[in-house]
Order: sequence, then C-alpha cells, then structure tokens
Amino acid sequence: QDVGVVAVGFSGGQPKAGVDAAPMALIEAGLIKELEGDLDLKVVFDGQVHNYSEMLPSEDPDYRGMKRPKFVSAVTKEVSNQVYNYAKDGKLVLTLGGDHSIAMGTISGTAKAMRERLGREIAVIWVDAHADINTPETSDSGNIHGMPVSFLTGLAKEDREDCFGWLKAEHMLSTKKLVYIGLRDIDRGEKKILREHGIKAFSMHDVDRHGIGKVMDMALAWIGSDTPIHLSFDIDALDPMWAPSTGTAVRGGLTLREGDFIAECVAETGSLIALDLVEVNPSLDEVGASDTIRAGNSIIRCALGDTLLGWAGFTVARQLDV
Ligand code: DIR
Ligand code: MN
Ligand code: MN
Ligand code: MN
Repeated sequence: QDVGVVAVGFSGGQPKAGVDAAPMALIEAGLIKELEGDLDLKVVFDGQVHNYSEMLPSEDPDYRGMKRPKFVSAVTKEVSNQVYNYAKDGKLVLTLGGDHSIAMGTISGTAKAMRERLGREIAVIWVDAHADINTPETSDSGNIHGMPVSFLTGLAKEDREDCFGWLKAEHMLSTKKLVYIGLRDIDRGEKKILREHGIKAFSMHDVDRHGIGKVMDMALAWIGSDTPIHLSFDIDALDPMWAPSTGTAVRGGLTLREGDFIAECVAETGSLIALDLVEVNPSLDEVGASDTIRAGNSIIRCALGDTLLGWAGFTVARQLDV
C-alpha cells in the first residue's frame, strides 16, 4: 500500500498559534521512518510542510460571522487538490494538520476521488470532543474549525467562490454516511442539527455505557462493509491526561488505548482510504507536548495497520483496490 502524506501547517481556522507546527513535530518524532521501516509502507511525501502563506489575502474581513473566510477557503481548496491527486491514483492519504478546518479540503478531495475512481460515496468517521458542524449562523465563535462538517454535508451553503463556494456536489458527504465518536462538548445549534438530520453519534456517554468495542461494532455496522472510509481524528477526542497540547481541551475524553482501538478497528476493515490527524498544538502545555505528539503518532500507526504484535496482520485498504 502506498501512502501519500500531506503536511498542512495551517492555523487559520481558529485563534491559537502553534497548531501549524504539528506536522513537523510529528515527523521529527520519527513518524515517516516508522511507517516505512516498521510497517513496510511506501510513503510518498514531498518533504515539505506547506504553510500556504502565499495565499494570505491582502484583506479578509469577517463574512457571515466567519473569521478569515477567504484565507481558510483558499487553503482548504488547495488541500482538496493535494488530497485528490493522491487518492485518485489509489494512495491512502495521510494528512497532518493543522486545525480541523482543513478537513474541508481532505474530505472534499477523497469524496471526489472515490466518486470518480469507484463510483462510490465515502463514509466519514469523525473522532472528536466536538461535532464541528456549526453553520456560520449557529457558531458562537466564528472559528471555521467548528464548521467544516456543515459545509461538507451541504447544511451550510455559500455561493461566493472565495468563501467555500468552490465546494460542489462531487465534494460532498451525505449526513447518513457520517459517524461521530467521542463527543462531549456540543453547541446548542449543533445539537439541533444532529437531532434533525438523524446523524449517527456516539458520545462519551455511549462509550461509557457500551464500551469502545461495542461502539466500534455499531459504528462500522452503520457504515456497512465495502464503503471507503475517511477517518478524521481530532486529538482533543482523547482525554487531556493523554493529549493536553490542543487548542480546546475538554476533560472526560477517550483513553489513549480507546483512541488506538478506534484506529485499529478502522484499519481492520480494509476500507480505510484517508486519515487526518489534527489539532495537535505543541506550544500549548509544553510539558505535555511530547505526550501529545506520541499519542498522535500512535493513532496514525494503528490506523495504518500496526498491531500489538508488531505484525501487519491485515492489509490496509486492499479490499477496495480493484
Ligand atoms: C466550538 C468549538 N464548538 C466552536 N469547536 C472546536 O467554536 O464552534 N472544535 N473546538 O474542535
Ligand atoms: Mn475538531
Ligand atoms: Mn475538537
Ligand atoms: Mn463549545
């Protein structure tokens, strides 16, 4: 299996600097070497962490309450093309963020590529403390990293090409093919959206009630076999005990093992086509930064087929390769 890596050093979807340094921190911790050396994956990576500074608009006023709309739109459009180019020739795409607004790029890219390549819609497993499904109008913060899912599902619409109007039907995700795991901090407007659209969501309450094993069985049963899976993993899904260095930490989260288990279960399906690892911010809680980076690396390794036996006992993404 070939893995295409996109390193997105972007923080414009939220106000805290430092999340742009995560891709380099993950790579310096040995990520790419481990994927090649331990997991026998062929990694395609241009060696560059993109910062997209050439896309910074000269002026970028708030629009519909969104902060930095033109910059985030331009960067996510570029990320969409980068991800699409890997996915269209059968590579599993690993995107290192960056804040979670970049999922507008990654998911639109894989959705388009899988429609063209397999004639299929993708499913998304969104692992996060937050639902990131605010529309510009329901958002209290105006931070676009809290909105990507609403644009990707078409719940938020915008005609202006330079403010996400570039997202077309081919980029979109069905609300029926979206599953959340780990939720525990959802805004009022988001709760209404989740309820009204019958979106499948496993909150921390569900993880406590059923255990993570049963939750993964239910999540994967909802998606069904033979569907390409895009896993979008926000490190703040983990409890701050394991991943303190993140912009909006919320207590009462997943353990490190539960996070790895989610990734292992998705790997076992053989249907993983893309993974995002986002919201690691090494400059917050500097004492905990190395733990947070290690947790991120661990989730990536598990999703790409590492096992407790250190043996790639299943072949990632083979099932869908025709
Ligand atoms: C909040 C926080 N729901 C917002 N979202 C975060 O700003 O829309 N997402 N932190 O990761
Ligand atoms: Mn998120
Ligand atoms: Mn989050
Ligand atoms: Mn909130």
